[in-house]
Amino acid sequence: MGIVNVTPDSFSDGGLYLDADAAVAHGRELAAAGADVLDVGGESTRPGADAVDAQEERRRIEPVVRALAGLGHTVSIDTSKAPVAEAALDAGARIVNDVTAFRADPELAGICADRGSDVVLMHMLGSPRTMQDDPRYDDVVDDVKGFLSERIEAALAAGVAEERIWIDPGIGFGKTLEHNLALLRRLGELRELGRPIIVGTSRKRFIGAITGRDASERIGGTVASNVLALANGADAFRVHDVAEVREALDVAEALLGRRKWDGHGMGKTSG
Ligand code: HH2
Repeated sequence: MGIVNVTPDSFSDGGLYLDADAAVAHGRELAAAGADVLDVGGESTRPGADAVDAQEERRRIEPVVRALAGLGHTVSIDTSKAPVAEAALDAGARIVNDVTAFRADPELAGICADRGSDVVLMHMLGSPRTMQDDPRYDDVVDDVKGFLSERIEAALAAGVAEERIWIDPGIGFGKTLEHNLALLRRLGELRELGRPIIVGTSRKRFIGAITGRDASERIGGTVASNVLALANGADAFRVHDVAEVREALDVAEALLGRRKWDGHGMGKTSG
């Protein structure tokens, strides 16, 4: 899953693709580099980020989703807002990636159910504004697992089909370095929830905490964390540097003796 941030303030590429044409060109490059899905977002969720209103978020993402979907790419919309998701689904998106797992907007789950879209349910402690203020867990893996189990039930109750649900531990969303490492190390425990797992480690702060590198210089750490996530049971990988990670994952899959990932039908049969 390649990241297309149509934002002025994303933590590693804010402002680079705020213009729709630049965002579309970037999405096409990511697809050519091996992304099966393009995840388009119009609001940064970095720690401390300001919220964006639905109208502005929609204005940013709609032309980009329409153009990329029109070119035949599988598009995911990274939003927590029902009106934004609806506009994106109308423009051809097939997956709704909600970092709040349907907690921010109670209408979003019903829309995904009605449209038959795939959904990504992610764990976050608190909100982007506050999430890195001393996050605490009893046992981070057990707590995240319990949360995701409860959100799967909420999605099912809203009418989302079980086979449409993906889960994500939310690396960096209300987590210390140790919390992130524990989740990646024990990722396999989330498989007990019976749904495919997406991870987003790309260029994140925990990598900088280990390597001392700035966000633009975290490719080595991004590759390492995604390869280990694959070995520990991840099914999909949300990244900025698609070419490098795809190459590493292809080699890692061959070494692990696994079938090459084919998208597992993500976003393939709906709409
Ligand atoms: N991480 C970010 C945003 N959306 N969605 C899922 N499912 N999983 C993630 O780990 C995840 C996500 C943050 O990364 P990015 O989009 O690069 O930055 P920003 O939120 O600053 O735009």
